[in-house]
Amino acid sequence: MAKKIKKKKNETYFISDEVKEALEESIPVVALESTIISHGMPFPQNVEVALEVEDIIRREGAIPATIAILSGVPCIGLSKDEINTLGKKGQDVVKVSRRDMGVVIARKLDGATTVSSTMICAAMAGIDVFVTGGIGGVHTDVHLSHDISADLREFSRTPVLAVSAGIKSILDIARSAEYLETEGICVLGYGTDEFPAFYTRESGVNIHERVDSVEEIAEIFKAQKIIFPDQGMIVTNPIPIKDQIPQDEINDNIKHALYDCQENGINGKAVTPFLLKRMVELSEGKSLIANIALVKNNALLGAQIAAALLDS
Ligand code: PSU
Ligand code: MN
Repeated sequence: MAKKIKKKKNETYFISDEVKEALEESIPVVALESTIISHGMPFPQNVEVALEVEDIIRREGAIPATIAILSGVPCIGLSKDEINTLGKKGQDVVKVSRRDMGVVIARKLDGATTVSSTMICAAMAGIDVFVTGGIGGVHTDVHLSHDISADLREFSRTPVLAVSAGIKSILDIARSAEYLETEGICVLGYGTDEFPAFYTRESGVNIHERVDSVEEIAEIFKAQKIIFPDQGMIVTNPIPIKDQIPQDEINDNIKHALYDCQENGINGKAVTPFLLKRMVELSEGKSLIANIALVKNNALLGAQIAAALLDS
């Protein structure tokens, strides 16, 4: 996976010609993460979904920029082969959040970027909009583990707007919402008054602010950028009604997965991939189908927001 290296402002990264041209010509660009490929879904569905998500973005007239670290080089815009390799290697690739970036770059390793590191790379390249499935959050056993995803703090440090289906319901959504409020992070609900719960549309937790159009989202992000040029924003987009998993069913699976996680002594960055994998097993594939549907739904909205940001 050797890559051309380009230098800009003392930072070393690679940006594909297609993404570079789109940015220069004011064509909307949407950043995509790679941990969801390597650690979030099984092969080969992970690769199929990653490529389909890119297609959805293209059909909306935007350019996708899937991000990963390859041989120690942050890469913005991957080829199909590179996406395929990341998907095949799966959990053998390093899961890279903000904390891990220096190590993986210095050691010239391959790394899949999480929400935090993808946002850092997107901002470095000048990409405003990023699409993922669900962002990390405060874990349910936070009182014991102090496990709070680095994703949350990233939004108070990095000026990227992320589209997600909310905070994964394997997490503590109410506490995650409180944490985001403390960090001063704007969380918008697209067509909803509630924090979406990833596999389901409702969580019972109030969203910070409801919006009903992409134009509103673009205006709010622009207004915020003027006062806080370094701050990100979260747009939550509920899973489509037809793709939801019934609440009781998914809650049983979540309880079971959390129990297994504790029993197996899983901690640190292994927790989220373990829970997602266990959820697929316990739900007999239903959680994966829902996860795929919501990511595609987010890709559509992300491409529309990227266009609205350029129009307004
Ligand atoms: N959303 C998904 N699947 C995933 C993730 C998010 O639908 O695999 C990944 C993202 O990369 C996110 C990470 O940043 O999980 C959170 O990991 P942690 O809880 O260790 O911070
Ligand atoms: Mn964690």
